[in-house]
Amino acid sequence: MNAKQYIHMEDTFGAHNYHPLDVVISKAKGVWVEDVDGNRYMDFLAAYSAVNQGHCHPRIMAALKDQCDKVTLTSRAFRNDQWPLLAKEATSLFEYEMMLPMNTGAEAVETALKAVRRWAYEVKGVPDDKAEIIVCENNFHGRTIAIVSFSTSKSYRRDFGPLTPGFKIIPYGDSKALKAAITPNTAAFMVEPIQGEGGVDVPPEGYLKQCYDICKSNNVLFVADEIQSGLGRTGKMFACDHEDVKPDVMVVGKALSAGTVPVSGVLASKEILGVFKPGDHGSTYGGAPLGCRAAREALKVLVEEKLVEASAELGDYLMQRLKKINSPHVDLYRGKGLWIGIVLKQSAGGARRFCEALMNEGLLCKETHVHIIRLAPPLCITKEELDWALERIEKVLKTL
Ligand code: IF1
Repeated sequence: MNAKQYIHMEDTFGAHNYHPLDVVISKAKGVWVEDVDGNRYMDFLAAYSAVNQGHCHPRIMAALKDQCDKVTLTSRAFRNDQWPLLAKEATSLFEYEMMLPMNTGAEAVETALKAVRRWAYEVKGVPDDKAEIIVCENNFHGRTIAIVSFSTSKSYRRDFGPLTPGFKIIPYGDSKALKAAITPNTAAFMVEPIQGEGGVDVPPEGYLKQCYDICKSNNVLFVADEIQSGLGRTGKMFACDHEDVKPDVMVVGKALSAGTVPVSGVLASKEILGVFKPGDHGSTYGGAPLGCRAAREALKVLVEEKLVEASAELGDYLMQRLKKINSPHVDLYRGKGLWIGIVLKQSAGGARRFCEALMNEGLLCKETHVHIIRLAPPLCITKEELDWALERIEKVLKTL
């Protein structure tokens, strides 16, 4: 079958909840992907930062294949020999006391929300059903009904009601607004250290630290959603590390399993995760041996191949080179590490046509909102590969 036939088949039998670029990928390795017609592209999205380690990393593939020959799923009704190792390795790498494993990012966010609500009732002493969680405008934390209940994007919420109460929305990047929103019933403040869907929106310097301090002095938990910003994407293990903030609750996903089987998790203290007693919460696949094995190897690759350091170094290089491009269309470049948003002027005619032109040049990236091109290559990219990409970005930004 050719690309056209695949696209027709998908559009006929698949629900239309996406508007993908018309590239039908059938193979991938490192930063490169190949479509069904044999065309090669460089992946500058990395599955929204899920493949930070690069596509089909040989070590991670070997670990998965080996685990497939042993055991893939036991459910948590029984124990297995991989979850204890992931729990130990992840908590020691990320410096938390405990971890709770789930699968998708949204599930891990839901888990964090449950944990902080229960913490509010059992530890803080908030009256029954009165717990409040503060979140930010333009947030993106997933697609479940509870999570979209506090989305400020209409299309994520529209006609999915009745929505879940208990959330307060404040402007992003404004720590005074956080202070003003806190009440004795506030359980937690949940934030993306850099907003991804929000357009690679980097808050003012010091914002996270100020919010953390405000939370501390009010006995409010600071929850960081680092599903997209974590695991090296911004040039530190976590984006909160840029401000030396240690969140009470850390939510991870995506690159935790390097784009293989979905693995997410919540990391926190014993006091917080201790609110869950047997039977209170769980997931069939959460903590599965296959996912845990993938995550263990994915974390080893991240550390041993120094991908966090590479993200910092190459991210600076990419930003410097981008800023030298003299394009009439660009308003500004923003981001950290290998995560950069090119904010286009209104007059540019939208980011989509730039992404389509880049695709025709062999570079895959994705617009966010209407005017932002987001760049997020796998962290294993080399300087030569970045130069290759920069040539194409420059050409498109200058000639379109
Ligand atoms: C889609 C966005 C990116 C996330 C943060 C939780 C989740 C995500 C900070 C949920 C997921 C993804 C989901 C994907 C597109 C994508 C996305 F544009 F929608 F916002 F990356 F920027 N927290 N982000 O970024 O994780 O349940 O999907 O595993 O929903 O279309 P998930």
